[in-house]
Amino acid sequence: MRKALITGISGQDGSYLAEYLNDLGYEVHGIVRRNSVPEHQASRIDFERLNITTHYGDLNDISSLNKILSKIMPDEIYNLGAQSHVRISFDVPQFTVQTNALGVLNLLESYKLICPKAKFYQASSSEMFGSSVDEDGFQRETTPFRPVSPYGCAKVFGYNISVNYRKAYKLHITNGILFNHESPRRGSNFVTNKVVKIAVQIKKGLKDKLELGNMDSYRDWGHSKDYVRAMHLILNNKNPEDFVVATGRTHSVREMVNYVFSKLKLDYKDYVVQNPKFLRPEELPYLKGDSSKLKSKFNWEPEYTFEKMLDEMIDFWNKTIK
Ligand code: NAP
Ligand code: G4F
Repeated sequence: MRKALITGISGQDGSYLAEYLNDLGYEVHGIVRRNSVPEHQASRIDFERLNITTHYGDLNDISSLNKILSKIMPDEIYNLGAQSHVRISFDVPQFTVQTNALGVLNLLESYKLICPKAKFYQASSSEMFGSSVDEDGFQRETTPFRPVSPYGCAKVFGYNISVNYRKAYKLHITNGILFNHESPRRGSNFVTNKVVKIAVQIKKGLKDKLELGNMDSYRDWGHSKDYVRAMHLILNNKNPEDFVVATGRTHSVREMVNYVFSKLKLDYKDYVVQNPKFLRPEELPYLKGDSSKLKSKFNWEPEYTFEKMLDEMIDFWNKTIK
């Protein structure tokens, strides 16, 4: 039985990946942080149903990583743990860099020392591209990185140090450069889930407005379930390489808001107001990813469209909000 270790197992992607690997027959382990409300760690994963073992640790505490890796000796390591909110990275830049940059280095050091035969996946991000777009309007593996947030800068370090350790120490380290991906498990302070949740509350008469920041940025939105399948393929590629994971379609925040409100038979213009609190000191205006490399290598295709993903989220909040 192959053993997988997931950092960030309590998050959106970590929870779907844990379920996916569990169903494939893996022995799944995850690192969780101490939380004053322990139930929060299990809010996305049904630990009763699944055979998953959790260990207390933190990417900023290398002693915890050394202990956990020595105990498990995993075959596959997925580093998904991060302070993943871009706007909040402007509020807590040092914590973001500690976790998303130096945390990667901590885990790589521990891995190199303790279980260098394992395969390693680093959760890299399209936020690394920042203001950079190829002439044909896409971002791909060869597009230069020009990050525009502390989060993006830290992820660039995580990417670069992963490539450096792969080459310098001949380790099986891969990067998935993932574009935005969502689901009903998405934190409700990211724009899709925030919009869907509050739109449903408005429809049910529980709220009367939705406050947003910039509605004119574009994102390439996919579904987390499709993207965790890609993570497993990327890590298990014969040669360790890096892959973009994206849908190749882009929509503005305004188009996404319009779709959600229209589905609920509402006009968003009656409810949406701008609150400068949700604007960023520097915005990333446009993302559209080219996943040709991933598709041709693994035949990977997303099962969810933009519309199907939002419909699932609307359905979830319709059932959840009484
Ligand atoms: P998420 O829901 O915010 O989950 C982040 C996870 O990281 C949580 O389990 C969190 O634990 C954990 N974490 C935070 N700080 C940590 C630390 N110091 N040590 C150990 N664990 C820590 O994020 P996600 O959407 O699943 O994303 C997963 C990964 O993919 C992240 O690295 C993110 O940056 C990257 N990524 C995401 C997207 C996307 O669109 N979702 C796109 C590209 C890349 P708590 O529950 O205790 O907070
Ligand atoms: O949903 P968002 O917060 O996602 P963002 O900043 O694109 O970051 C996500 O995707 C990255 C991959 O490109 C990941 F690496 C990262 O971890 C995260 O998962 O914001 C999307 C867009 C932005 O342009 C933002 O300015 O929506 C805009 N927006 C407008 N009003 C808002 C809001 N975003 C949030 N979170 N909240 C608002 O009220």
